[in-house]
Amino acid sequence: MKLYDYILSPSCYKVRLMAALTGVKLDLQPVDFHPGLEHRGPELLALNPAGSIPILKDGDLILTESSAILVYLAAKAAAEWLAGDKPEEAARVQQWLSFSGRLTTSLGGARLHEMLLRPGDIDALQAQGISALRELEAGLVEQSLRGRRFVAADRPTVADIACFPYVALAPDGGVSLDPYPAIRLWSRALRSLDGFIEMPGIHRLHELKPEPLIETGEA
Ligand SMILES: N[C@@H](CCC(=O)N[C@@H](CS)C(=O)NCC(=O)O)C(=O)O
Repeated sequence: MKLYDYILSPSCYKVRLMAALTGVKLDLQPVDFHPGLEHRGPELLALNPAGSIPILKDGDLILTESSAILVYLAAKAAAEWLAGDKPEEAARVQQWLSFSGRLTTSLGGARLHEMLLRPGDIDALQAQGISALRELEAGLVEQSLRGRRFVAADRPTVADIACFPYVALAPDGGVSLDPYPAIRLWSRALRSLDGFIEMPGIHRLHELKPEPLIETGEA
């Protein structure tokens, strides 16, 4: 399977991470995203008219949209990363896969603005990112009340992988993760999974300081 890839792209990293976690081997085809804008050139536009990466090629099959690619890899190699047969779980996985698109436009847009000087209303992008982070924090707190560490189920699913990279890289776009303890614990849980791989700016758990205990207010 060939992945059209850019090392600093969180969306491409989702695919690399999913492949690593599920034991799928990828043939990486580097794309000159910046400064070359190769993803907007004729060869890649022919594969993805939306002008974005990642793009996955498996034989004659061409897939775009990172969430669809995550589902494809999981369906091929490790179905436990997909929703099981419980209706709520199926809906929750879908909910957070859709939600991940908001992280891409808000936190991802802020990151592109700050790192690659892309034009955009940075205040609005950051505000949208913060609103999405608050929603994710609330979802994870709700899950933790049910004894769960992951967004959609009692185990990690494609939905966690879809949401994780843009959240972890939020500080690149000037958005702090300090106010979100449940998100930080979730991030730690993902970064400690067997097979986890890094990208620039997202490190393995062992390189980080211990998380301070959260005050419960109880005596
Ligand atoms: N909805 C797409 C979005 C992916 C996306 O935004 N990719 C970025 C790279 S991280 C991109 O190609 N952006 C096009 C551009 O900024 O020119 C997906 O999930 O695959």
